[in-house]
Amino acid sequence: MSEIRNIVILTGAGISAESGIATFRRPGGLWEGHRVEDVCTPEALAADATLVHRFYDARRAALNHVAPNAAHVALARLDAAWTGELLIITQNVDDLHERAGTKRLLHMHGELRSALCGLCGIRTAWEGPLPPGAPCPDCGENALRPDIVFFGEMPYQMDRIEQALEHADLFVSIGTSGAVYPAAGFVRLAAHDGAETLELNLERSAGSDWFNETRLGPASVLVPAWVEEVIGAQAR
Ligand code: BV8
Repeated sequence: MSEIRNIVILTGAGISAESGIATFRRPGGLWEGHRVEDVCTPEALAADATLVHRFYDARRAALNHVAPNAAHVALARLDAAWTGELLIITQNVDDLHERAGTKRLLHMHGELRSALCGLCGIRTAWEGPLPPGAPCPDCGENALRPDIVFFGEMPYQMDRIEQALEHADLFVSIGTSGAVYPAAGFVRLAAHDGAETLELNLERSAGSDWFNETRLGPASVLVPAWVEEVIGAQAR
């Protein structure tokens, strides 16, 4: 652990589960009665914008009733204490990492508390319902949509992600099923470039075989313990 300088962490819905935000692929993992794959597409937005906007309005509203858990807090502590490079890439669109205090963070699938203009591409912080056709505060066009990366759309900041993975000495995946690409492939990119790889998850994931080590259990227990280990090794 002592030769670890550059860490990349990928988080998924499992890190927010103990904060009360449901994951996607647990049995009956529906959101407002929908599978994420069915409403999180450009086609669904074109076919029924009201349904898609309502789906994300409900999830944005739910943020007012949840708080970061011990896993988010531990990662924020690591972010403050780690003197090497660190990048936390989250697939989550909630703001629990930020609210725990994490700074070195990237939302690769977008954010609930942001609206994107489908025409000029400007992002706007957004609270409350986002009605279809809301006007963009920048270009004025009625083209605001949820700032979410739909299936078939390119995740955000992939160049920055690939650079971080290339330089990583340690890649840690927390609370993700390994069902969605390209995130599910990051472990292989990191390992290919020589990183050690660690998975912290409630159960084995689709990608577990690719990790040097998998620890099974709730994130609120595994993540603080692992952060303690890493900060302790840095101090030695
Ligand atoms: C793209 C939006 C290309 C926000 C989401 C290669 C092979 C196969 C398919 C593809 C491929 N490449 C691309 C695809 C298609 C597709 C894909 O991967 N499909 C899958 C379903 C087969 N990928 C894409 O379309 C991506 N785009 O590749 O573009 C491209 C190229 C050129 C030009 C243009 C485009 C875009 C993917 C992004 C889609 N948007 N969400 C939102 O609505 O939330 S994905 C959605 O799934 C969420 O973002 C979520 O984060 C993500 C992954 O889910 P998880 O976070 O892992 O959650 P899940 O419920 O699945 O698992 C939770 C885990 O936690 C479980 O393992 C559980 O055991 C664990 N857990 C539970 N409780 C706890 C816990 N762990 C610890 N503690 C606990 N307490």
